[in-house]
Amino acid sequence: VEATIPEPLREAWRKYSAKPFTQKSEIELEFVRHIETTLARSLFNCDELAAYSGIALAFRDRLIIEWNKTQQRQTFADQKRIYYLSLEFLMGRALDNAMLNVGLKDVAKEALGDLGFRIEDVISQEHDAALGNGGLGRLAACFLDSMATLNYPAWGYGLRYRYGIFKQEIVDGYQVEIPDYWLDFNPWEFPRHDITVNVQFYGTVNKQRDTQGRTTHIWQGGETVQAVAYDVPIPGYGTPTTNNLRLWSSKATSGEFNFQKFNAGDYESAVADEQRAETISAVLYPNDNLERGKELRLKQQYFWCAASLYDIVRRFKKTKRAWNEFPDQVAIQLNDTHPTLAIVELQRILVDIEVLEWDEAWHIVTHTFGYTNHTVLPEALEKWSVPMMQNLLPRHLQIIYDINLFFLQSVEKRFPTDRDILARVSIIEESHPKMVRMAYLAIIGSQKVNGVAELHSDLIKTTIFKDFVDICGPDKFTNVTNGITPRRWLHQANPRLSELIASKLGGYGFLKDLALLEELEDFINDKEFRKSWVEIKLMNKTRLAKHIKEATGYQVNPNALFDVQVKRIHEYKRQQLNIFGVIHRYLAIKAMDPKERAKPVPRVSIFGGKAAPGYWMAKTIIHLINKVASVINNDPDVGDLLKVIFVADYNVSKAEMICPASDISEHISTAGTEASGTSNMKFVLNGGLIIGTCDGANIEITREIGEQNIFLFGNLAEDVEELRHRHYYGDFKLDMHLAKVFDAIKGGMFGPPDDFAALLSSVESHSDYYLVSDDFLSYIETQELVDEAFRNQDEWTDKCITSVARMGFFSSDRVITEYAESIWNVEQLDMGKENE
Ligand code: GL2
Repeated sequence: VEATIPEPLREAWRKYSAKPFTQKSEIELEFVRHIETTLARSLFNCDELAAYSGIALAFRDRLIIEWNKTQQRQTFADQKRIYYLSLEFLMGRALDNAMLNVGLKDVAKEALGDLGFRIEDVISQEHDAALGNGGLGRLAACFLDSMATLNYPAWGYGLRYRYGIFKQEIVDGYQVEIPDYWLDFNPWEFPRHDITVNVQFYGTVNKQRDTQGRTTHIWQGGETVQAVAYDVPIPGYGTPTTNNLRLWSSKATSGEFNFQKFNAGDYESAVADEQRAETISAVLYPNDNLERGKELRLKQQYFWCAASLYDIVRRFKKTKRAWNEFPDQVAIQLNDTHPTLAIVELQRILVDIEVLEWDEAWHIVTHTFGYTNHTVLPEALEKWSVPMMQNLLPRHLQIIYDINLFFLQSVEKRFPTDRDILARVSIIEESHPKMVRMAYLAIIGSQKVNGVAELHSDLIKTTIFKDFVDICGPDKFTNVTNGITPRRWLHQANPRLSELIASKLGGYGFLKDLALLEELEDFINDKEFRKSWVEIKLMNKTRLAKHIKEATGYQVNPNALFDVQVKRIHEYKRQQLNIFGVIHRYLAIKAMDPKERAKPVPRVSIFGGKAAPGYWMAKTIIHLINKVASVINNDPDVGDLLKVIFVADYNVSKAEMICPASDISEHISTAGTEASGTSNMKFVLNGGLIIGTCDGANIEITREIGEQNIFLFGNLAEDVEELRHRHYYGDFKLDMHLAKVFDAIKGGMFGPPDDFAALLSSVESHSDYYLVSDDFLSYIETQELVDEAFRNQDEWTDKCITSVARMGFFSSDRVITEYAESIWNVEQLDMGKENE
């Protein structure tokens, strides 16, 4: 049967076609209908979870209507599309975001109120979609929001993990990991059982001659796994555009194979095949900034790249265009090296299946991809063992060798006298075993390579990719400084502040054009405005204090200075520097005459973040923080002067509560290690100040908001190498203040010193790679400046307002516009009258 309804019958169809609701009564109707029919419940058994389900299903329907139209509009417009390939999409909750983006949250609030529910309670029923580790995954989520908001025809492609990032519990001060099974009820995804791709692994490659005498490669045998598409609608803010995030789920191929086994009575083995296939998309690897070279991870990567490429190519082929037009229709962005196999896969499709000549195919490939680098940490740069790749993807390894051969030939021609350059830039590292350097492959296969903040983009050009700048020319390398979506990170996370700003700027236009915030500076002396500003901060802190009380039992004073460091636990991010600083402060308070203790500014040091399950040092840092907390928080000498809190299970929805509640947040990585950081932006946008190093986007934040509004400290990136070198060769003396802190720990003040011996020794006797000792004095002195500044609340408020006003640059809308213009060469879809 023809899939398209014939023209004469379409009128009837259109008459009944679903319309998006706008009225409270319509929302109520849909809400009750879903609860009574979809969920088979009633007003006699509707708890908050059921209410969440009902309202989520109602809004899902609303999104789907626009989503279908968007897809039609984009197909009709027939423009170049963006495909954002990311192994991580750290989306967080969807309902609040959907309601805000379609502009109906207030209406929904009333509707829910009419039917007996408080919207906040309903929203908090939703389980975070936590398909990511940290900044890299959250950046992908912000980009989806901006691409939809700006009406770009864009798709996200990722994996539908059954288990997202683990849930963290703190038991006796230690991190415990709990699996995150999040798919129990997820109204936001659409299984597309009709959209499947068979993906092959293992097997062998045979050469054959075709009828024209050309050699072709046939990849045969091995194992086939089926990819099934699950689609997630991504609504733009204040626009009908609703883009698609397609997540692939793995299952055994249905068909002959299993059927035969089953009939032969080999039921168990058929089930085992099923389970093995499902393992591929079962779990997100919980490492942030670390690669471990596991085969299953490589399988995930290929599975996802192959399915996505098949889908993209299928869509292109429908347009019946010639292959050389592929790069005019398709821009694929590689979010880190994780999807680098997509480069190889496209070359394989073009050469082996579509029988294009190698050079023609390679021209297409290298004009299609862009690669974003997110780190210079050596342990995070992906390398895959050649034998593993040979076994899993034999044809791809051949293609990689060919790409490398042609590349090295061209290098040799241009640099005939440089003897070492070929070994340095070869995609294959000549180690034992040999390794495929994925970043090099990504650079060679892409038309543009970008870093994520100015310093980072400079560093990759002068350190890890230096040779490639010489070979490919400087134009291939560019910077696009990260940003965040103001919809989630201001409007959703901090509705009161958003409303206050809107009341001054004459509406919510700033949410779509964040540079408009600069007009806030005009109100800096407006008394009423300042009063509301301060009140809002206090309300947000009170809300966090309430959560802290419920979660930890500790009572914190909302008037104290809230000092927050929330992010993945990592030695390079230096939570150890922070907790050592806290101990220093504690010792100082203890040493004071009781009369003097009225002087210091009361502080609450708040930590949060997960450690990778195998990262022992990070887990030790969590343990120390918790031990220090239990000592300080129970010390009657200290009272409100200092409290230490570890917020368990830091995630996107906790971030939405924490960012608006901070006075100062810590972004204190060793200079040159944090590629950008993005929570720094979230905190400032919510009216908090920063203490930080000259690293990542801190530098550009300083440039935008002004030096007087940020507390910078520590050594500079340019000095790090020299300092490390000096430590290494014995010239190392522990900072004297830090030595006192270490003495306290060694004296057992925070429990058995053995528990922390390795952590102290990483600083004292193992050359202090992260320069904790070098930066300690500067850190504690700068913290004193923070205290002083906080004492003058008026000046503090000046700084906060000025900073928010100058944060326009850090909108992910600006970021996406830069990518679109300088990397993707794509245009926004013309929405005609619809978007006015
Ligand atoms: C990261 C960087 O560490 C972080 O500084 C950056 O802000 C984000 C987004 O660009 O990318 N790189 C990385 O591997 N992870 C990050 O968060 N996990």
